[in-house]
Amino acid sequence: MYNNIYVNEWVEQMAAMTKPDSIVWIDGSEEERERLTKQAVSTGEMIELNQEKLPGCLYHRTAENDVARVEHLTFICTSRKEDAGPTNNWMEKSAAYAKLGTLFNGCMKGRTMYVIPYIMGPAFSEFSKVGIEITDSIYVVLNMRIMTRMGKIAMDMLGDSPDFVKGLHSKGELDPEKRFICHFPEDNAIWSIGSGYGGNVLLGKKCFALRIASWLGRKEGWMAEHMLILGIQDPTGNIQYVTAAFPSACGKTNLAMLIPPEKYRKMGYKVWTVGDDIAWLRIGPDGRLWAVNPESGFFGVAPGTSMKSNPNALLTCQKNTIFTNVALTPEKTVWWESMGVPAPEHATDWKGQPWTPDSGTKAAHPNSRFTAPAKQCPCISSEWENPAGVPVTAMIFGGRRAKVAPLVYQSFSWEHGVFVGATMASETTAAATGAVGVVRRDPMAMLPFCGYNMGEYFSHWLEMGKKIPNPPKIFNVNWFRVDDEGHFIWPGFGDNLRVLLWILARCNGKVDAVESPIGYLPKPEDIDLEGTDITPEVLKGLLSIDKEAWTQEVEDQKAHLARFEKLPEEIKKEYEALAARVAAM
Ligand code: GTP
Ligand code: SPV
Ligand code: MN
Repeated sequence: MYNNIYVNEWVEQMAAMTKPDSIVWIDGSEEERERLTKQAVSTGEMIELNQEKLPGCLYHRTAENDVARVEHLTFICTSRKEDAGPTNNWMEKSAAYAKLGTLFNGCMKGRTMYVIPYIMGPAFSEFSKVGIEITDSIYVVLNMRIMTRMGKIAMDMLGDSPDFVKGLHSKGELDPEKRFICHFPEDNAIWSIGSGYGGNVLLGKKCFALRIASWLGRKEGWMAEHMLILGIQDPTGNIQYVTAAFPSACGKTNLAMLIPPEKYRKMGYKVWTVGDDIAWLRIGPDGRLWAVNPESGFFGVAPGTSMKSNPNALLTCQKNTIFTNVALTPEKTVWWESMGVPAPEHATDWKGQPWTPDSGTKAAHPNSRFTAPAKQCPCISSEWENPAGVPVTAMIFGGRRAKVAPLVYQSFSWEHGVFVGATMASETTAAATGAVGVVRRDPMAMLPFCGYNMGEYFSHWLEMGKKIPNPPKIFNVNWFRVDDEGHFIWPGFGDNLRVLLWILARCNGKVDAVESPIGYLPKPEDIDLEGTDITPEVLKGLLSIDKEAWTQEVEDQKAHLARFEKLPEEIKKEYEALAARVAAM
């Protein structure tokens, strides 16, 4: 037990409700990691991987019905429905406590309760906040150890303050019928029951660092965004930082760890990772927007990660990593689809079944993940734990669009940029349960993660724009346009640097652009193609905007915007202006 009376009192209350056999206070020590690992391995909850090839690595399978975030079971629980807004599932606060209270009642009988103090953000930074997660899962403890700064350090930062996010998690019965992820932003609290999967149970991540934090950010004048943060170093050694919001499984981890094409490496360009999923942003003393990565690890999508697509991610997860729902080989190593190495002749798939390349099924679940310490990343930025953050030059929105959205364009202004973010769309992925490949509007990639009324969230963006003396410029990208055969046209990955350099050139006033109805487009000659297979003709196609497609797009946006309450006037104005420009095309 620590000696913060608010923490102790709350833990006592939660223990009285959940009735664990015992309570373990997590301190974050190495001895503790070894002890919990041994225990989890002895019960089969975790499997120790080949310690010669993958030192410190563990393997875990979730229940088959518990492999992704469950947006239909995720609720914002406030006193008034309008504070959650029309795009969030809402439960009245006391009704939610009552409903979940029944499920939590006695749910830890026969189990151990772990109390995990943790920090989101670098220790003692002004950006950072403390949370306590109570859980009955060792898997959660071991993941939180990687994803957050946890244990004694968090209690040192909290001191005798009552200001911490109260997170309660239980696996419950792992029954989808009794699974709920509830957020109580008015009370700084999160209750999650019935799941053992990442985003539903690592409460520091989406639940706190986005849903609760977005609420706090609005109240306190800062922003919590679903954004990667990266630094681009030019040959003179100057580093500029960029953030980018793409929906889940749309390329944040990959862009954050980008390796420049050979030509640029030789010239001296480097890319540094600050964060791969979440950014907390505050206005700095110099009038710019500054960003911190609240996490200390990566919970990355495994399939598709290879030495070709993302070597830095693969190198990061060679040790001290937890693999979830990938395939297990007979020599106790891991494998997944598009790993860039031949499939094992025999393996155990993510369901625990024998698998061969002829099985006709996926060996790894499409949303299988690695949890790896950020500090192991070969391209981790020297600034990634800077308590002051890094200054942001450009902000990028993007998604998966087979057609319509060009490779890149720049917004005309902050207000227009907010509109571009508010109308963002992307084809759905396996990161959440539900159909895959359906176009969904996902404003700022925050639709599943905004802890309050999305109309007010747009207002908050507009307000911030007014308050930042020197705001970042806002861009939109789309790496995912396909040709008539359904193949991606743009090579993507490392070659995305070519687009980032145009973006920086715009921010630095180094390059002109073409004014189009949707924003500023690059002149084709300003995107360097040397070293790619892309011809100038193909690039022209990637940058083209089709009147018919955009007329349809504008119609869709109208229906999308009609969903919101409290839609700011500025957004309506931007919409009318775009509709008029497209009509005049
Ligand atoms: P979350 O962790 O769910 O938030 O996902 P993320 O946004 O970090 O996505 P990630 O980088 O893990 O990429 C997901 C998938 O997109 C992987 O299968 C990648 O191979 C693929 N991908 C990433 N970047 C590109 C790109 O530039 N082009 C193409 N074609 N695919 C990409
Ligand atoms: C996402 O789905 O955006 C993720 C993984 O980053 S999860 O932690 O499940 O939210
Ligand atoms: Mn994410």
